[in-house]
Amino acid sequence: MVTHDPSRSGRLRKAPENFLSADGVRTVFAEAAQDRRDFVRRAFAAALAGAAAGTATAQAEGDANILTLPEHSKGLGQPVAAEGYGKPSKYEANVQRRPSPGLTQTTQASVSFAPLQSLFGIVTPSGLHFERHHQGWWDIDPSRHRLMVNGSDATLLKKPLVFTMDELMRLPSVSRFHFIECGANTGMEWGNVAVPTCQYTHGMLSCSEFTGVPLKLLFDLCGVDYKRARYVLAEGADGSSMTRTVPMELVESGEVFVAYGQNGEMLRPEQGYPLRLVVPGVQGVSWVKYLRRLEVGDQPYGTKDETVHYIDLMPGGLHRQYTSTQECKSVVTTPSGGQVLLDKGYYQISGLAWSGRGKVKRVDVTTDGGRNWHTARLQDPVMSKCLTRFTLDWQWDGKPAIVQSRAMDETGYVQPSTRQLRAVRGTRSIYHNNAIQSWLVEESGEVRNVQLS
Ligand SMILES: Nc1nc2c(c(=O)[nH]1)N[C@H]1C(S)=C(S)[C@@H](COP(=O)(O)O)O[C@H]1N2
Ligand SMILES: [Mo]
Repeated sequence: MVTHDPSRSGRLRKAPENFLSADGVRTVFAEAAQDRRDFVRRAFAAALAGAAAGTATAQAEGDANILTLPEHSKGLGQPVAAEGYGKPSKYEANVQRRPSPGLTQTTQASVSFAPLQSLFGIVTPSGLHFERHHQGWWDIDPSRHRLMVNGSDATLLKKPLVFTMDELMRLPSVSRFHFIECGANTGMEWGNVAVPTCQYTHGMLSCSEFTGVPLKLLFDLCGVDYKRARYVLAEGADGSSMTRTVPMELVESGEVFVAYGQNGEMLRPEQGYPLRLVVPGVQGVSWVKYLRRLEVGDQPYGTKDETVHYIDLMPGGLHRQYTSTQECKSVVTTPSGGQVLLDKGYYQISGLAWSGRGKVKRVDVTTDGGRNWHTARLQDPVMSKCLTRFTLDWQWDGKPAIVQSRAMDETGYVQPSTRQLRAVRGTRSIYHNNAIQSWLVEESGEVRNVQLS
């Protein structure tokens, strides 16, 4: 029933000797959950209020008497902001993206993780979008930024063009919701490192509404010879010389676009302002930020970021290059590692599911480590190559429980267990771990990351 066929993406190559020193995912996470307790205490106090209205106030320690009017019901509130950009409540100060101390040797070539455990629905607020920079981020002047489109040889495209941002923003645009996931997301779990929270296990994942111009349109303007130009090289304007090959089929499908917008405003500098490539369903590294050049060619480019990094070491010493599709995956975000359940009784289990191959079709959830599975509700909207929110009602009996989710996409592919994934991919991988995640709820209510053997 559960399938994972590695031949569905990428190709195989002999591994280089130095594989294990690749891309710094070797240090153990030092940090424990910083916001344990708070979030769940609040979330579940609210749930209790709904379930048992009369007793909820008594249970919330330090609560004001409901009959005494608080200050904010009697006086004048704050004036409108004459100008300025709105910020979250000061009571939400815990909800932050976080780097992992010791994970990388510099803070420029590093990662900060999105706080998935604190988010609702499917959209990641732009200020909480995970960051992955290979050489630090920049705030590039859009009036000076250019996008060049050329061919690896002059016959592959009739007219090389250089676009200003103003020119790009005059063209017909699309706005679409998509997830972006770093290929290294959940990488620590290959080594059974059991990082404490879902922020660290799955937080190299975010979802936004992106706005921009279909790449096909730009290529049409340049007169690309689609018969021969089957590959695209995308290049960023930061010091990392980030370059990735994108197959032309993805461009022809109309899905790939150059984006300047994110959640209704311009991209954030950390996300590649003023222009990034959006390659739905494909791992984050191909979503080149600070996009300055696109070259069409008749063969894959074999750049450093696709021959040495973001490759998969397979059992038997072969390595797989150009794994591009992010396979179907899910994670329960509540309850998840670092959270604490207040008491036995009702909880809404909630989580995220996604697939690089289209829509999520179904998510099953277990609270007994896989003996019984229950089909979760999928919350609207369910969109292609986008996060999908799922929920399930649960009565916790106060006994230890192992909570897992297993997603299936519209192709019929089912998210594998860790054991199934290792059987196909071996044990020495770093990237592209889409295995089922397990959270152990202890009798104390504390939730921990565990791996079932
Ligand atoms: N120019 C440039 N593009 C880049 C990168 C980078 O370092 N430089 N990092 C890549 C990687 S590995 C990922 S996972 C995503 C991260 O995007 P984000 O920082 O917006 O989350 O951007 C990709 N595009
Ligand atoms: Mo990445």
